Amino acid sequence: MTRAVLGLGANLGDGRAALRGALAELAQAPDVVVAAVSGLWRSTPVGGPPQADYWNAVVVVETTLEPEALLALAHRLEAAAGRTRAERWGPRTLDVDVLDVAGERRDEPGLSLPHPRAHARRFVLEPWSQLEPDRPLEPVGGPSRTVAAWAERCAADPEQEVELAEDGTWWR
Ligand code: PH2
Ligand code: MG
Ligand code: MG
Repeated sequence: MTRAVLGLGANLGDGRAALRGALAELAQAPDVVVAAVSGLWRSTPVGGPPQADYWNAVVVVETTLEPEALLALAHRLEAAAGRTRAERWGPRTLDVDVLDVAGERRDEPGLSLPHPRAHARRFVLEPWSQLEPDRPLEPVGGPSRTVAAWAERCAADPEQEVELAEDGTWWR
């Protein structure tokens, strides 16, 4: 089994329900075991057009899937939530990003590992820090720091407000 980390986000429709639905489906998916789920976070949108605040969470899974198959699963979860791909960084019913797969490095269309912006986004780093603060994260062309250290570097960014909305078993 390989450890992988997924980021979930939603800001169209009932985003909290979309994240809960995605976690329920992940828990049912063959070849995937949900190992840990972060709290449920609220965050101001980063990039894209003016849009509603997001719900965000991070999940650690154990899986026998290759990164490509995990990405395909992520896209199936998005489709099940009614996602259509319009504008880049626009509002979405559900976004499932593969953030890290056992420290593997990939640079393929649609699949860059680690996720190229994970180290710079509070809405990823704060929930991830709840689960794996000491995990090393080395972006392309950047230094290796722990997830908690990257989170701390972003914490002062006034354009990236995040707030823990619910902790514990919000997703059950
Ligand atoms: N996702 C994006 C773009 N901007 N902002 C927040 N707060 N949360 C997100 O999940 C998010 C975003 C692209 O996937
Ligand atoms: Mg995303
Ligand atoms: Mg995405």
